[in-house]
Amino acid sequence: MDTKVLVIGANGQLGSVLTKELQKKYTIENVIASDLEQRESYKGIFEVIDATNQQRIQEVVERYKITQIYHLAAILSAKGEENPLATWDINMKTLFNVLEVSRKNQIEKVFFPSSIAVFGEGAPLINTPNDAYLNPATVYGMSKASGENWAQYYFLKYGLDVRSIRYPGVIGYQSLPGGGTTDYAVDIYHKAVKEEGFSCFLKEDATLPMIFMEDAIRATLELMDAPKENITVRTSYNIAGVSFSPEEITAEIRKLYPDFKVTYEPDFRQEIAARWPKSIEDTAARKDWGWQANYDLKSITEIMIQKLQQKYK
Ligand code: AKB
Repeated sequence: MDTKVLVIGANGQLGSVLTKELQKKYTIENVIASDLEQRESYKGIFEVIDATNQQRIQEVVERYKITQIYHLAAILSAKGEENPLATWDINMKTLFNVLEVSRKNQIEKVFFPSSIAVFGEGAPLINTPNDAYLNPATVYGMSKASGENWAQYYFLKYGLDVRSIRYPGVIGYQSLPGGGTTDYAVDIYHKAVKEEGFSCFLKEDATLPMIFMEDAIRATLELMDAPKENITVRTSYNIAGVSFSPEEITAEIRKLYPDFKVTYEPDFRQEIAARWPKSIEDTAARKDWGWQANYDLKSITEIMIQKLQQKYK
């Protein structure tokens, strides 16, 4: 049977780039993108889906004979704090809908993104291990930690092949993040290239784990391609990319824009960042499916600046 992929949340920072890669891998006819509304520029098959509506997901799965679902829709850490109960409802309801439709329709593989936001004060901040204690302090982190357990539950109880990665902050030139605590690390490049000053909502030494978009996408596809018997972690895999602070990224950008001005005005997002790991230990992902990051802060900065210069020229 042909692989037919449904991407839920295809307009988002990761979803928009992942959808294109999936089209390359499985051809344009075999990838169905979905989100709350259709992007005008989108090329390919698109279905409007509000993932809080299980019946609507069911219709699309039946119509296209879907075999894999990537469920990327969620409200992120910073935005989620504006309305905690609604964030919980949306993040959990959409996940339950995807898991239930997948179970009922014998979907072959499901991808559920988790996040470094699952960690809190109970976990070591440096080289946080995969099996560290999870006591997240944001509603987004709570929904991801619970979601990981639900993913594992569906695997153990129903044999549903759900796979998951705990993404660090994703940095890419292709799309903009929205509502996260790590968003500054994308915005800062846009400001530098537009030769504007940047006001950072984190402190200068707030080190966080990050990953370049190319690495994040490759990790996702490698995990989904790995033989089922190799997947020993059914909650979610830690993956490390690169770790840096606002002052370190600023120093790297200043090698190309020496006059780039950055001021620090930490807000509530600093409290979120302070409870997240500074670096991630990812032995399980390396061992089980060969994970290895390719990009460091220097190469990320060079590519981000080059690509954004083309964009704003
Ligand atoms: C966020 O900052 O909320 C996200 C994440 C790390 O999951 N980028």
